[in-house]
Amino acid sequence: MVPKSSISLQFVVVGGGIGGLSVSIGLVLSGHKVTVLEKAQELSEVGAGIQIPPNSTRILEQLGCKTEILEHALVPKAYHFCNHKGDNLISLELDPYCASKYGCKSLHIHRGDFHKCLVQRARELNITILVNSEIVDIDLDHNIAITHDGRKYQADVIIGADGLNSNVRNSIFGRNTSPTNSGDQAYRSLISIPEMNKHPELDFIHKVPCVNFFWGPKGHVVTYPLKGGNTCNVVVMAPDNLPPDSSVVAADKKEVLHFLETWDPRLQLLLSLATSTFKWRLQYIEELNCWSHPAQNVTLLGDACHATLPYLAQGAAQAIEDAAALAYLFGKIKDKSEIRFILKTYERIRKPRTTRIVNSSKECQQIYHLQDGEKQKLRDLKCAMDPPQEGCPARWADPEFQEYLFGYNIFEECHKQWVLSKTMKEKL
Ligand SMILES: Cc1cc2nc3c(=O)[nH]c(=O)nc-3n(C[C@H](O)[C@H](O)[C@H](O)COP(=O)(O)OP(=O)(O)OC[C@H]3O[C@@H](n4cnc5c(N)ncnc54)[C@H](O)[C@@H]3O)c2cc1C
Ligand SMILES: *[C@@H]1O[C@H](CO)[C@@H](O)[C@H](O)[C@H]1NC(C)=O
Ligand SMILES: *[C@@H]1O[C@H](CO)[C@@H](O)[C@H](O)[C@H]1NC(C)=O
Ligand SMILES: *[C@@H]1O[C@H](CO)[C@@H](O)[C@H](O)[C@H]1NC(C)=O
Ligand SMILES: CC(=O)N[C@H]1CO[C@H](CO)[C@@H](O)[C@@H]1O
Repeated sequence: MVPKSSISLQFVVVGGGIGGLSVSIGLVLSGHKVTVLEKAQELSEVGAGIQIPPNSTRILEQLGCKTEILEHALVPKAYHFCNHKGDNLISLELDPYCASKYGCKSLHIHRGDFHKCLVQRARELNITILVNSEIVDIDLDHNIAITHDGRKYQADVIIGADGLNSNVRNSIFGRNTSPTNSGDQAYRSLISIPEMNKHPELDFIHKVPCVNFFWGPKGHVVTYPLKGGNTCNVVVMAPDNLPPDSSVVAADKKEVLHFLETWDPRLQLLLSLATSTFKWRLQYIEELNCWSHPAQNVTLLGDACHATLPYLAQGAAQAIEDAAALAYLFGKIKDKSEIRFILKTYERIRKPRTTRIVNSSKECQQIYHLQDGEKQKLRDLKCAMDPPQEGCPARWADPEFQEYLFGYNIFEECHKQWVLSKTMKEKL
């Protein structure tokens, strides 16, 4: 639960994406004032589908957004992992399993709908959201965020939720800090289910709402249907061939079909139904030394400090956990002098977990993209173990890792660490 603080601070949140809006909602619920500064001309989300793991659903409930999100979301039955020829390697039940084991459902939602739910909740809470406000610099000595057209916003705390190419991160480090190229790109398409219905051989993809993975040489494919039964989200990961100066471009369907030439012919058919496809360069952030410098009241959240490969579908979930942690900790503040102590505690709670997730997502690249051969045979044998064991290549099926991903209680963790930090501080 989000505690309510006895003093009210002014926050500036840079970026109105999923992370920025979540933290703004959380901070207002814990008793603070928030202004969101967003670069775009209007609030919206690009891209297609997003998976929400069970414990994020719980946080969204605490933020007061769960009902709206459930209206737009779909509950997947299972994960199915196949090789590129379409043979099943392992399956993992999600519904009702997640609800009974983790107390919450795993969900799929269109990113646009997800973002709209958060905007609606932010409006309900009277959070000020200013669009057309790109932050180009931070005056770290006076805690002032400066926009492209020279407007200045002073705050007790500034939170950089400005994504992969964060300007707030550059200000904190005093230099340009670029994300790392993973060598992969993602082709994202939304495919019409009425079109798919004309081809009964595609029923296995969407008749029962599931997440399907196809692991193949140098890439993998993920499919899942979205709410309403009209569209199927299809993502194809392949080696990066984007021009160096752009990170998203429209893609030629022929290119995707060529990449999938030797794969299950049903995937060729599926992708041939796409009406538009974009490709995105996949980048991530190597672990940063710190998320805020000890002399500054500025911190980072979400992709700005731990952008990950999407191979564990955890990026947004981690941003939401960061938001919950800040809301909890700032709900405990009694005096402004505690700001830096809280920012350090936040980083101490969150950084090890997000680093492990970025690392593990990177490892998935090696697991999913194997060429046929000895390593691939060993991988497939490990998948065939029943019940799944620690180290299972389908990472969600590894019992220990699943518990790590899904069984994390951010509020309990913050409570524990808060008590611990307090004790340590008193001893100093
Ligand atoms: C192919 C793909 C699939 C994915 N699938 C999943 C999934 O299934 N599940 C999951 O949990 N995650 C997934 N992710 C990851 C997820 O999309 C991100 O982790 C998440 O959107 C990060 O949210 P954020 O708010 O930190 O950053 P962003 O969403 O990038 O938001 C940043 C915001 O800040 C604004 N901004 C940027 N610079 C400035 C500035 N200087 N001043 C003001 N505003 C600024 C931007 O316009 C934007 O609105 C996927 C990612 C990819 C690429
Ligand atoms: C938001 O503002 C409106 C109009 O000023 C007010 O009626 C409402 O109570 C406010 N809501 C919250 C949650 O502060
Ligand atoms: C940052 O917070 C600390 C308290 O932790 C306070 O002493 C300091 O004045 C603040 N700095 C700025 C620039 O607001
Ligand atoms: C993440 O990977 C880096 C580089 O491989 C390694 O040094 C670090 O210990 C790893 N951290 C975690 C938490 O797994
Ligand atoms: C914050 C939250 O929802 N935590 C839950 C995550 O999963 C564990 C294990 O099932 C639950 O005990 C937590 O309540």
